[in-house]
Amino acid sequence: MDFIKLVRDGHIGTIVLDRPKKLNALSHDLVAEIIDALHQLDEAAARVVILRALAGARVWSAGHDVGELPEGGRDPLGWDDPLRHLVRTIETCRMPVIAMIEGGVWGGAVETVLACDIVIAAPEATFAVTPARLGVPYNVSGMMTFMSAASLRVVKELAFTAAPISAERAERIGMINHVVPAAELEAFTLQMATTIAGNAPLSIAVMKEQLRVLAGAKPVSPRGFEKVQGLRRVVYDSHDYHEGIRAFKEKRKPAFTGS
Ligand code: LCV
Repeated sequence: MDFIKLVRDGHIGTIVLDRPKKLNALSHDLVAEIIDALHQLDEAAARVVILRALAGARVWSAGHDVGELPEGGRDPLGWDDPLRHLVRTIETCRMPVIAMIEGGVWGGAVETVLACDIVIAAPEATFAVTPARLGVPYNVSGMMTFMSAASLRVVKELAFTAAPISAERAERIGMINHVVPAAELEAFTLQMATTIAGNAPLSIAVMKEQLRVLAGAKPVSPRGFEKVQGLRRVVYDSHDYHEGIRAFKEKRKPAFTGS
């Protein structure tokens, strides 16, 4: 594996994001390795997974690999986008996944972290929801992930400002489970993983799936869904979407026009 490390310790599996040159940007290849590691751990009867970056990471993940986003004309976050596959795999895998966070979490990586079952962060960690920074129309299930993690008002603030929030605030509003001093983060996370691994895996697997099904049971009419999809197309066909992607690649501030 080129972009992750996979470590097994009894019933506990640890997946370490290891693409530091690109700040663990979630490229197709990195995502494929995470998904493969989750399948390997499932087959090896692991009972809990820790998803983390290298110790002391300044950026946990910079989010979707912008270099792999289309520059316009097609849905950048469609069903088969790697990020969508990753979120669905985390949500449906039998084992609880604990996200252990050091450093900044950006964009689609925030959704990835919130798709995990438990989130434990160091005080220096931050979380930034960034579609508005790039002019991207986020997708429906991703917005539901955010809405499940925080109040609508907080989701709006995160989405409209695209500004990072602190781990302390994220914990205070219930978006993450624990903030733990960096020096204790690994031991605290391992202790929780060990506790989970000592409980009944079948009971846990069924409760995880029950909670996923029940939490996702929000009535959206076909007309409502089609309207949202149509609005998203207006965005990803827009000048602003193209400009957001170009500006990032050219390392300059985007000049959004609202068109
Ligand atoms: C590819 C990258 C990335 C990156 N992709 O270091 O949620 S949505 O809708 O927005 C969704 C579509 C999504 O997730 O989009 C991506 C959202 N992510 C962001 O907006 C964060 C983009 N990154 C940054 O703002 C900066 O990189 C941070 C603030 C994270 C770190 O800044 P710093 O100055 O420390 P650089 O920007 O110099 O990045 C180091 C290398 O990583 C690449 C970046 O292009 C650079 O590569 P080169 O050294 O080859 O120039 N990189 C960073 N983020 N998301 N590549």
